[in-house]
Amino acid sequence: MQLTTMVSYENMQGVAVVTVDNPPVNALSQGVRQGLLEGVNKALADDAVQAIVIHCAGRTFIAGADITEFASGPAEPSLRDMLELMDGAGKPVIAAIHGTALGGGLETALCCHYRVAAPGARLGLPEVKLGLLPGAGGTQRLPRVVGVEKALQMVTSGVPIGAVEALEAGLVDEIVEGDLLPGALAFGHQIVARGAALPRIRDRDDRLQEAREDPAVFEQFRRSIARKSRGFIAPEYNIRCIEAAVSQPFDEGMKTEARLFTELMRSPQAAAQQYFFFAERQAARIPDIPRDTPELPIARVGVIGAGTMGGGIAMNMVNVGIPVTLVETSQEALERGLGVIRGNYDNTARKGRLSEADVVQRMGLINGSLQLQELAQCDLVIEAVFENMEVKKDIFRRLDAIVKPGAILASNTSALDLNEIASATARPESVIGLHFFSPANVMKLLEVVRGDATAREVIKTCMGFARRIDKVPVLVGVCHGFVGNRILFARQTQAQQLALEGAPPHQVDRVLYEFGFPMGAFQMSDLAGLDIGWNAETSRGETIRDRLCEAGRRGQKTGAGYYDYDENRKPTPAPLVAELYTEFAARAGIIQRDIADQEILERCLLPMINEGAKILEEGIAIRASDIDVVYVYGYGWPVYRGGPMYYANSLGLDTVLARLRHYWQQSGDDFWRPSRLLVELAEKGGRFS
Ligand code: 3H9
Repeated sequence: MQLTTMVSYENMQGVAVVTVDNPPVNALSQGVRQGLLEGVNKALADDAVQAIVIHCAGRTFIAGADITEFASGPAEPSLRDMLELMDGAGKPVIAAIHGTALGGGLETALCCHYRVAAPGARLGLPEVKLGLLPGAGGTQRLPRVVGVEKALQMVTSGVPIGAVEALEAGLVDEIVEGDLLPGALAFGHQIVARGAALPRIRDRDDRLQEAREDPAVFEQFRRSIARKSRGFIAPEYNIRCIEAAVSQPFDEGMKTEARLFTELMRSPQAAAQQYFFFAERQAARIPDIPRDTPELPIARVGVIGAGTMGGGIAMNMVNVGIPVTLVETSQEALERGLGVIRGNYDNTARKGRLSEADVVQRMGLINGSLQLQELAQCDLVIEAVFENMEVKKDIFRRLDAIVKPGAILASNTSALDLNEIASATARPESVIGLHFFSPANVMKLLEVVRGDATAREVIKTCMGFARRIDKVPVLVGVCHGFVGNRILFARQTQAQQLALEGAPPHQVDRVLYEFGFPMGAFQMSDLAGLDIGWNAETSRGETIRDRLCEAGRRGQKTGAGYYDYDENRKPTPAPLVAELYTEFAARAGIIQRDIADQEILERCLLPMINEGAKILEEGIAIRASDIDVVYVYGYGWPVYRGGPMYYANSLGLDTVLARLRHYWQQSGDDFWRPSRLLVELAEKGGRFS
C-alpha cells in the first residue's frame, strides 16, 4: 500500500517492508520522512508484524537529506523525530542497503537495530563536502560502532567505505549475496526466531573507551589533516562532535551536534559548497544537445606525445581498463615516457594503493609505438605535443589520412585556436579539444573545447567519456586560453604588475595562499616551468621571464625560478628576482611602494571575475557556474568560496564594478575596463546566475 507518493508499505510473511521510492537517489524529502514515520508506526501497531525492513527502490539506498530543501528550512516531520521513533522501536528494524547509504541515509540505517547490505553497497557521511556535519545523530552513533579513529576519518573526509570494510568495522551485520530484499527478509525472520535483542547504538560505549583514556587522539588527528583541511571550517566542527560523543552522555552529545550543525548550516562556506555541488552536476547539461543524442563507442584510445601531459593522459585511460596506443617520434622519448608512467605506478604501489599485479596489468594496456599508422583503428586520438600550431596542424593532417572514419580527433591544446587545427582535416566535425590539466592523471578538470564544426555526438561522447575516466568535464568554446587559462592570464598579468610596483612575489603568493589557493601565482609558474612557450633562440632579455630563463632559472625543475629552491623543493625568496623587478620598474618609470594585502587580493581576483564576465558575454562558457567548476577543479580555487563568479556574487556585483572602475581610473589602463555584462548586471542589482 502507498503511504505517501514516495513510500509504500507491505506485510511480507510477518515482516513489514517499508519501501522508499524517491528517484533519483531516494533523498530524505518531506514525503520520505512522513512515509517512513507512518510506515514504522503502522508496523509497530500491527500485531501481525514482527519485524520491519527499510528498503529502497531504484539504484540506491537513501543518499542523504534532500539538499534542495535546505534553503527553505525543514518541514515536519523532522528527520530527528523520524529517527527517534525508529531508534526506540519495540520490534527489530533492519536496514537493507544497496547502492549508497550516505549522510541522513546512513544516519537512518544507524537508527535501525540491524543493517544488511549488498556486496557493492557503500556507506558514508559526506556532509563535510557540503560544508556541514551529520546533523541527525551520525556523529554520535558512528564512533560508537566503528570506533573514534575510523569515525574521525569518515566524517572529515566524507569518503564512504565499501560493504566488506563496513562488515569488518561492525557497521554492517551481514552481506547479502543475491537479491537483497529476500535476504533482508530472511535475516529478519532469523532475528525473530532467535528472539534476538534490539540493540540500540546509543547504548553502546565500548568503542569510545580508548579515546576516553587517550584524548590526545583528537589533537593528533587534527594535525594529520591540517594541510588538507586548511581554510575549511566543517572538518573542525565534525571533530568537535566526535569529541562530544566521547566526553558527553549520548543526549548531551546530540544537543552539541544539533547546535554545531545549525551554526555550520548558517555559514557562508556551507552555502558555497552546496552551491558547488549543484554547479558540478549542472555542467553536464548542454542546452543544445538533447539527452538522447547517441554516444560513439570508445574502446581504444591513441595518445600522441609521451611527455608529461601525454603520459598522464594515457594513465587516465589504462586506470579504467581502456587500452592505449602511445606514439612518440623517437625510441628514446618513448622509453623515457613509459619509464615515467611506470615510475608513477611504482610509487603508488609503494604507498600500498595499488598491487604489483595492477601495475603490470596497467602497463600491459599501453602499447608504445613510433608509427602514427598504428592509430588507424583507435576510436579517439588525443594529440598532446608541445604548443605549436604548425606542428599540431601537421599531425592532424596526417591523422586525417590514417584514422578510421568516425573516430574522434582531439587536441590537448591549452590555448591555441581549435578551429584552425580542425581546418587541417577534411573532418572538422570530428575534431574537439580535450584540455587536461597537469598532472593529467590527478587533476579532475577536463575542458572540453567545442569547435565551430564539432558534431553534437562528438561532444556528447567526450562529456560521457570524461566521466568514465573520472574527470569533471566542462564544455567551453574557442578563444585564446579557453576559460581556465584565459582567466589565469588576467591574474598573472596583475601579479607581474604588482611585483613591478613593489609587492614582492612572496607577498603576492602569500595573499593568494591565505585566500585559499594551494599556491600563489609565482609558485604556480615555477611549478609549471618558466620555459613553457619560451624560446632560447629568440629570447632577448626583454622580460623578467626571459632574463630568468636565460639565467637557467626555469622553475622548480631547475632548482630556481621566481624563488630559490632547496633539495626538498622548499622555496625561499630570491634576492636576484627582487633586483630584476627593481631594475625593470626603474626602466618603466615606476616608483616602487609598499602595497597592502587587500590591494593585492583585489588586483589579483577582480580581473579574474571581469574576464569571466567577458567569457560569459561572448558565450565561451555556457553559464557562470561552469566557470566556477573550471576554477575549483582546475586551479585550486577554494571550494568554500564557490568559485570566482560565485565569489563575485557574494561580494556584490556593484562592489566588484566600483572597484574595477577604481583601478581603471587609477591606472588609466584599459586592462581594467569592466565587461559590458558585468556593468549591466551590477546596474540592475543582478547576479551571475
Ligand atoms: C545530509 O544528509 C544532512 C543530514 O546529516 C542531516 C540533516 C539534519 N539531495 O550525483 P549524481 C541529485 S546532507 C537532493 O549526478 P551519481 C543530483 O543533484 C546530504 N538531490 O548521481 C542529481 O540531480 P540532477 C548528504 C540530490 O549516481 C541527481 O541526484 N548526502 C542529492 O553520480 C543524481 O546525482 C550527500 O551529500 C541529495 N542529497 O551519484 C550525497 N544527491 O540529475 C550527495 C544527489 O537533476 N549525493 N542529488 O542533476 C551524491 O554524492 C551522489 O549524488 C550519489 C549518486 C553518490 C548519491
